[in-house]
Amino acid sequence: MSNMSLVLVITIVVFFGHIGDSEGGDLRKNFYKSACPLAEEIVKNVTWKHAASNSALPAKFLRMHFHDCFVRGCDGSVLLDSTANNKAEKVAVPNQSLTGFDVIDEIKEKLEETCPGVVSCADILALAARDSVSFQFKKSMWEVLTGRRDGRISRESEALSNIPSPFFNFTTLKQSFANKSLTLHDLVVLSGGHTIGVGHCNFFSNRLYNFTGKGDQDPSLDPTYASQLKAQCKTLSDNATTVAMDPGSPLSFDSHYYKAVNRKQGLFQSDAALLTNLESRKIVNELLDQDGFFTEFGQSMKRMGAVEVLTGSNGEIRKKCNVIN
Ligand code: HEM
Ligand SMILES: *[C@@H]1O[C@H](CO)[C@@H](O)[C@H](O)[C@H]1NC(C)=O
Ligand SMILES: *[C@@H]1O[C@H](CO)[C@@H](O)[C@H](O)[C@H]1NC(C)=O
Ligand SMILES: *[C@@H]1O[C@H](CO)[C@@H](O)[C@H](O)[C@H]1NC(C)=O
Ligand SMILES: *[C@@H]1O[C@H](CO)[C@@H](O)[C@H](O)[C@H]1NC(C)=O
Ligand SMILES: *[C@@H]1O[C@H](CO)[C@@H](O)[C@H](O)[C@H]1NC(C)=O
Ligand SMILES: CC(=O)N[C@H]1CO[C@H](CO)[C@@H](O)[C@@H]1O
Repeated sequence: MSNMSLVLVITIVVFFGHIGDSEGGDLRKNFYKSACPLAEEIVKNVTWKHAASNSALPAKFLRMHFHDCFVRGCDGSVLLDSTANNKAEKVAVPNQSLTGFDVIDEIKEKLEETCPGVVSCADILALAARDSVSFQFKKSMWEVLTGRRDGRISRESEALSNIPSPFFNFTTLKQSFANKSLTLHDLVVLSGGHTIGVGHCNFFSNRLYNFTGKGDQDPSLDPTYASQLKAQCKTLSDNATTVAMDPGSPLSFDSHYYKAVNRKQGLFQSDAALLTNLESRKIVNELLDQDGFFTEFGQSMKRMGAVEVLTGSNGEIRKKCNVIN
């Protein structure tokens, strides 16, 4: 090959390689830097304003982002309302107790005033999840890449088949994450999201009252903790009461969840399942270290935040987050 054609080949590779970067659209740091320089600051300010008066908000947004990403990728589909002939993800049973949609709408309104049609709802949710959790620390807890675009489809049935159930065992949990190209390590790290927030009794009361259908308790649940839970969840059919998922520090984003899991005080079968596999148990123990947990959580959130994202010219930038354009 002559020097001339070598240069040509290199030029072509570099040129198309570059097009690939900017067009094929992987997520990027500060995607809105030129099109909407204040975008990330606006998301943060509105989120912090609400987090200051609503201590439940971080848990709501963290879970909402997770549910968004596990159904059709992080495309804002969880934010869409049902229509006359379609039941949206929102109405699926796992979505009961998702709230904070009004805060997303307020952020979106501000952004539409500042730079109309530029910032996606999927990115707003990814940023708001990070910023709401970060409010406790008054600094950003992990990096969020941006450039997601919004999907146009949201189906109840897909939420039911893609969001892992609290009754899953280790095998099905691992499979659920693998289906999203997430690893066992991601599963254990992201389960740490249960360090904040609450769960409804009906998602775990079988462990208290009728584990194998003989009126028995789940032997993998600490009996003292089980008694405390029974005092709150008085019957098997109670689907209204909620309890803290990380007993002792339900509002604090910390590594205490892993301590609880290790003491057989994981609330759901899916939490307890993390002790049933040797490799997983090892990771639980590593994550007891708070700084280690924060670092790993940021990295796994980045991977979850990139699941099946729409970028480039795919999807759309919604004008309102609850309805497609
Ligand atoms: C590993 C599989 C997972 C299962 C089976 C699961 C299941 C659940 C269930 C059943 C609830 C209680 C909902 C309610 O009763 O209102 C819940 C709450 C929550 N989950 Fe998960 N989850 C999983 C993974 C995750 C991940 C990856 C995150 C985020 C990184 C997350 C964050 C949360 C948060 C913050 C709450 C509290 C919500 C609130 O306070 O309203 N979960 N989860
Ligand atoms: C965000 O809040 C900070 C601190 O209150 C303020 O200085 C800044 O101007 C706000 N930015 C925007 C874009 O509203
Ligand atoms: C896990 O759950 C699946 C689905 O319910 C079941 O087929 C499998 O046998 C369970 N695995 C273990 C190890 O219990
Ligand atoms: C994983 O994906 C396969 C193929 O789509 C599906 O059949 C299976 O139910 C999924 N498993 C879980 C646990 O989500
Ligand atoms: C416990 O489970 C068994 C078997 O599924 C069922 O027959 C029984 O009615 C349940 N008990 C209660 C209190 O729901
Ligand atoms: C909770 O239980 C009540 C009474 O059994 C039932 O009417 C209601 O639909 C249930 N709610 C949910 C969200 O499952
Ligand atoms: C926010 C939202 O739409 N929540 C719905 C989740 O699902 C339950 C049960 O189907 C509905 O009652 C909620 O309105």
